[in-house]
Amino acid sequence: MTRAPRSTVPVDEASYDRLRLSQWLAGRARGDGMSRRGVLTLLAAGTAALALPAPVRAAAATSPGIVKPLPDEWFTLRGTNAETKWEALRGTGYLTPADRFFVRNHTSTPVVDTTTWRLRVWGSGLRGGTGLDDAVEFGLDDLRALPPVEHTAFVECAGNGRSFYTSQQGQSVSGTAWTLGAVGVARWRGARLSDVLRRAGITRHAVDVMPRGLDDEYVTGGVGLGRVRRPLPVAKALDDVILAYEMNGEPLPYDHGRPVRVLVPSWAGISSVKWVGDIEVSAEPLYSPWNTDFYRLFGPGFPEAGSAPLTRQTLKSAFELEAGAAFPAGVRSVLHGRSWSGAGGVRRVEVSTDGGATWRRAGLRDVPRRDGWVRWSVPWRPRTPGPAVLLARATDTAGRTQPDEAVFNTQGYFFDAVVRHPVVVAGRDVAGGDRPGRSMYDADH
Ligand SMILES: Nc1nc2c(c(=O)[nH]1)N[C@H]1C(S)=C(S)[C@@H](COP(=O)(O)O)O[C@H]1N2
Ligand SMILES: [Mo]
Repeated sequence: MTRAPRSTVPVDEASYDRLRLSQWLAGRARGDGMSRRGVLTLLAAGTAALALPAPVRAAAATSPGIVKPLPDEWFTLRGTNAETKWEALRGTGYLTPADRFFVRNHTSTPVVDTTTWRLRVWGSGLRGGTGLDDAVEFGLDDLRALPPVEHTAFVECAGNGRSFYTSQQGQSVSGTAWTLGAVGVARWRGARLSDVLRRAGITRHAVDVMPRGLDDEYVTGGVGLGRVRRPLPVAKALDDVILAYEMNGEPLPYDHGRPVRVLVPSWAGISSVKWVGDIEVSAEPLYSPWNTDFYRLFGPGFPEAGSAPLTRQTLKSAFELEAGAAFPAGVRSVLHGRSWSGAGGVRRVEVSTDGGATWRRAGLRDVPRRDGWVRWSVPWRPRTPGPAVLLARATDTAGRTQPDEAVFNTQGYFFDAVVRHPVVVAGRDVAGGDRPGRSMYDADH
């Protein structure tokens, strides 16, 4: 097989992707081959902890790799990751507080020296075609000097909800067994990626843009895959992507990409590369394990080499409740939750409190908002003591409604089916002090 000359790189996304994939399969993916630069002061997590305040050090000890504290009430630890508990979002506002925001790390959080940090932009898609050695460099002050933009958007892992493939559909899938807490909404502030690319001299020959993180190389099954990096088509890169240096009005926390992360609204979380150190701008299609082996759909319903690389997140709903939450019979409670979609705003949410037999409309507290979620609530006065199943089903502005079953794929991405949330209705006559009184779920608005 010969390499496609530049002039014949197909322009439509599908054939372009096939070309990129065939190059990958032919083993022509480049290795990581670039050494780290002295200009980037990267401390190993262990070393860095010595310089951090005591509470942080204590937390790092309980969860190697994540800097912020991970209290039990807020997080479920899953390997190198921390999942937000949905009950911890009850009573928070529209934005997920940074200290409760889920963390998905392939390795561990690097503590990057913000003063010496440089973003290096390079590649054949720039005027003059630079290599990494003569990259165009931007410091944090350079990014701050560009016109700032703010965008409220979710970051959600493509594997969010993965565990329900198994628990609800009886299918086995690989990857972190998230429930629904690998999502959060924040207000991101930063420079437009398009401003940076234009200043770096992007040409009309550029087709792919690949940001890469400064965290350690990812090794899986004994194979080093290099540092986390995933190509973005230039059309998306020039559209609404931000190089974010603030989250909810504060400098980015360490775990969420300090000093700068890429923020790709509505797309799978993997696109939003944290601790970005360099961005390759290429006149040829790029590939990495994160757009070939991972983050495509594989399985009986998909082509041998997988679906096209995943882009927009799917549609989901969650109750702000722990599994097995207890409700007193005969008392009016209010159920709260949130729904979101990568395809547009959520415009309708229906709730069932009887396992799906009957449904009613939830009251929406927010207008449908692209890249964000809507908060909703519905009153409930359970009558019969015993177990019950709550369901919430969203419809987005693109006309999609959550199905009863998600389409199986081997890596368990993009679970979009209605999730069955088990609760318990406690009789009013249960023994003495154990009877649930007014709870956090009771009417409050
Ligand atoms: N450099 C780097 N960027 C990364 C990752 C990573 O491990 N390293 N994880 C990605 C994945 S899979 C997700 S879902 C999001 C999670 O963002 P958060 O940890 O800020 O919630 O970051 C993405 N960016
Ligand atoms: Mo992810």
